Amino acid sequence: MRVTWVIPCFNEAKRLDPSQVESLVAESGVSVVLVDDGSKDETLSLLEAIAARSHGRVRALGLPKNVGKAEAVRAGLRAAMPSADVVGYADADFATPPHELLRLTGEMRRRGVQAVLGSRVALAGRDIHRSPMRHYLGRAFGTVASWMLSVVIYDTQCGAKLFKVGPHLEAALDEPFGSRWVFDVELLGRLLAGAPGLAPLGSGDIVEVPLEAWKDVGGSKLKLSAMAKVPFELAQVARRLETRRRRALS
Ligand SMILES: Nc1nc2c(ncn2[C@@H]2O[C@H](COP(=O)(O)OP(=O)(O)O)[C@@H](O)[C@H]2O)c(=O)[nH]1
Ligand SMILES: [Mg+2]
Repeated sequence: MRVTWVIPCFNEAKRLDPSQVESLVAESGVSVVLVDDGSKDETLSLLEAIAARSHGRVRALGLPKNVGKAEAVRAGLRAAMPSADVVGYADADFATPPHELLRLTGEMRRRGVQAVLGSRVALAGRDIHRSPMRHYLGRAFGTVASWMLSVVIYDTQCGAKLFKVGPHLEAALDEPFGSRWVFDVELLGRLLAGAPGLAPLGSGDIVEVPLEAWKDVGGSKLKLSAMAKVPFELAQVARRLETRRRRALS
């Protein structure tokens, strides 16, 4: 099974650690697409240097201007899909470390479901470190998002997700995301809504896997001011998903 991880990168020249990308592609069958999202720093040349020494396992994709994480991820997934059986995305700060991304890859291979989502559940013996504020904001958000999607998903916002390549994913990526900050919910909602001629996915098609390790890495590019837009964006996503559900049934 060919698995491609997409890593969106916006001004990541200082934060992206090439050795982490290399440890991902060290696993057989795993490749990486690094997407430069119109960065203003040296990110693109760093991504090209990593790709050049990767023996074809890493591709660098440069977007001419900054389009935001959602659209950078969508561009990367679409570029990866023709030569992969499974595609996914993760953040450039490797808050989910490469060994955990590879464990998710293994779960996808083993379970053969439509989607595997990393989930940050702090349990004894696990190495999950989040600031209390981010944890509680995340819990409130996850509860609303899960209710909106009508499926149980504990952590919609963990930046580590894998999807089976096929008609469902193609349909879900067919048009730009309307939301910049809550596109994970929009993507899951699109998969669950289905499309004309395609059955909607059921909750059993999506599996959440609790991570063993996750940490808040400094230098987050999500500003607190952006969080104020989240409830508004969620309401818009709910409306657009309703339109998709109706279209899927028509
Ligand atoms: N904030 C932001 N992140 C972007 C953009 N385009 C791509 N990204 C990437 O999206 C990911 C966001 O992760 P991060 O900044 O750590 O935010 P966090 O989710 O708050 O930890 C990183 O890999 C960024 O490089 C963009 O326009 N803005
Ligand atoms: Mg981060």
